[in-house]
Amino acid sequence: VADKVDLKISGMTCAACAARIEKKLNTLPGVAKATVNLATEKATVSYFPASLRINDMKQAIEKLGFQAEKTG
Ligand code: 9UX
Repeated sequence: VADKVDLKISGMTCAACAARIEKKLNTLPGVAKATVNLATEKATVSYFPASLRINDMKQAIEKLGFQAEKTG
């Protein structure tokens, strides 16, 4: 069963930043679909909790040089 989480992302300064994060999230095993909105600084991720933890998403984002916090 897929779950859904919103992450607040800090440090994005241009549209390519959002695209980079979105691309990375969508490569993670267990992610069904990820979208990143630059204007709202929000990532919305549908994922399978059996395969992936929210912390794994945060770490992937932080590896790219951004900060991520769960918001809902
Ligand atoms: Mo834009 Mo972001 O030139 O990682 S891609 S600042």
